[in-house]
Amino acid sequence: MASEKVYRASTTAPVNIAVVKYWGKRDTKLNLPTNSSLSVTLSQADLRTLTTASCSASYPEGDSLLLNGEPSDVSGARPQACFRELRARRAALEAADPSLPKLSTMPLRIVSENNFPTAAGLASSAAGFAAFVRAIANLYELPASPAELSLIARQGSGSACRSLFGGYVAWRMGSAADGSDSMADQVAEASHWPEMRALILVASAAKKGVSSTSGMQQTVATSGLFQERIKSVVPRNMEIMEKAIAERDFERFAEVTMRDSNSFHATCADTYPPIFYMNDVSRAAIRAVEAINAAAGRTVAAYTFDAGPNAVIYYLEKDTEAVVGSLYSVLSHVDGWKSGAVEGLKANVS
Ligand code: 2P0
Repeated sequence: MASEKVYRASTTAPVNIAVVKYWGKRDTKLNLPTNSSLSVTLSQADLRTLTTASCSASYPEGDSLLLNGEPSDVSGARPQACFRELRARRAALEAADPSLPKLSTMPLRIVSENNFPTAAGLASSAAGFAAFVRAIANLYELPASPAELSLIARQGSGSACRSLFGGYVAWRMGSAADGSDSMADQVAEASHWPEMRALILVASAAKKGVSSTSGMQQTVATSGLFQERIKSVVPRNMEIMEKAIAERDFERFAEVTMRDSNSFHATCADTYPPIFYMNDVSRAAIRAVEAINAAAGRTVAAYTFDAGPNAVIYYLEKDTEAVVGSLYSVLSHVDGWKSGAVEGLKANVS
């Protein structure tokens, strides 16, 4: 029976790790940031979300999401915003061409899985919402560009807008009140700088204490240092970072990456009450990177930390031995590492 037909589409989306961090919203409803940010997209062979979206008139009423095998709530404002935006675009296609099946009126079923352990505490919302949006866009056969999809994914989770592109990606904060110019663009393809590598050091599998969404709200409301960060620190870091990437200047790339991570965590410490995302293992990783760079006599490694204790270390392929080998031997003396709580995960950029 035609009404029982199931329409289906699948996609994958990668994880991205920011080198100039997003932290702060100027509009919580539309998920508009207080500053632009820039990230590196990691290889999907290493880290990715695989999502299948399907719809059918025969499905029970209501949209649903199965995340890593567990039913997940989609009644929140963010998934609802994504459903609404995507349905509206599909409905416009159906209105223009009445021969199209009325997918926009059918319940959606989304099934999503990560190929990396969720317990690893890695930010998965970026890959998650990017895959979520693109899977439905594919199902609806929307003629949407990655930039347009990034506008929608941004409403699911800010950092997700950067996972619609590969390589080196900027999220331009924009200035429009309706968010129509707050979207991602590709600064450079992965092939522009194919030697770039990332090593993820999982310092704790524990779930973070303060979510990004509430942490950034507290920072915006209480930190004086944050005002300085968004006014002058980030605009300068964006400019130097884009130039460093264009010129494949690793030393500059590394310095801005480390400085921006430090600046972000300083605003967290300046939040009242303060927010601490890094732990002793994180700080040991910073010291280890400093020692490796000092021993090499040049900057061969850069650390960065998100809203949790895990370190991501960027380095160039030719320095793998100096960076990865030394990091493991330094960190083997750290308690968290010895107890097996620290794990390394290598990734290419793609
Ligand atoms: C980033 N983070 O640029 C920064 C660095 C964490 C620290 O984007 O509220 O999960 O969903 O828009 O995207 C984490 O924030 O926050 C994040 P929402 P999101 O990657």
